Amino acid sequence: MFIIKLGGSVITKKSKQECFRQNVMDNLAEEINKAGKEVILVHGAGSFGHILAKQYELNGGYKNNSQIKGFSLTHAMVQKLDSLVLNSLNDHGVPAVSIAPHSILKLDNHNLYEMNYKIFEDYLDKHFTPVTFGDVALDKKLGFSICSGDLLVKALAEHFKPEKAIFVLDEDGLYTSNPKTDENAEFIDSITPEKLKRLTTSLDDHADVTQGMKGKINTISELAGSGIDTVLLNGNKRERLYKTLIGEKTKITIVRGGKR
Ligand code: IP8
Repeated sequence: MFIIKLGGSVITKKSKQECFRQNVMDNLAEEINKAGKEVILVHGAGSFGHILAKQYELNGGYKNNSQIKGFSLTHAMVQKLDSLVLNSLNDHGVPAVSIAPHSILKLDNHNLYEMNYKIFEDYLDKHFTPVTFGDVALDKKLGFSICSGDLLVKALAEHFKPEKAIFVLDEDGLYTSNPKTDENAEFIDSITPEKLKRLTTSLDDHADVTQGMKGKINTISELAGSGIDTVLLNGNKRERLYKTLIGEKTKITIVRGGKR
């Protein structure tokens, strides 16, 4: 099985509120269907979640009552994005079922405190494709905070031990520096978790409430460190996800699981 994170910067235009990239999502849905593998899908919030979450300062936890409205609005928006993702998957033959994080987990100071994995297992047993997403969530210490899709990938990968965890991005993979601002940036096709930890990066253009690329690199090095091969690939380029799923060579960065 594979755990795939569809990055918010791939399926939405991150700087423009509520801008869904239908064509990109449709292509990815078609490739997932064509590969015919067992997958759990996680998607980011992109411009549907990050703009509001930042505006209402949701990730810092409860401070005032106006945030209650912000929490609710942000949830409604990510749920809206999730419906668009589900429709695309269903239209392309992937029997998707949505599992909203806020109703199956609780955080404690941004870390996972408890989560219902059984619901994923039960849907997988019945050959559904579970879809979950970056969401607002209750937090034991902070009242509430943000549950990023990356945190979900990590938790699910540690539980289900997939063949690979795949991060679908709007970049080919990892570079030695930010390819958008540094013309000497070199592409990394394979890296160990130890070397990854040492790689400092400023790949993100937009300040993300969930730390963007820096947070992602931490998550990936932890994942790979626990033995799970992790792939980063470009979701805007046709067939890269498909080829990775069926084990064909294509342009990706692979972070080899530490225990191999
Ligand atoms: O896009 C963030 O999830 P991510 C979720 O996976 C919200 O980091 C609500 C901003």
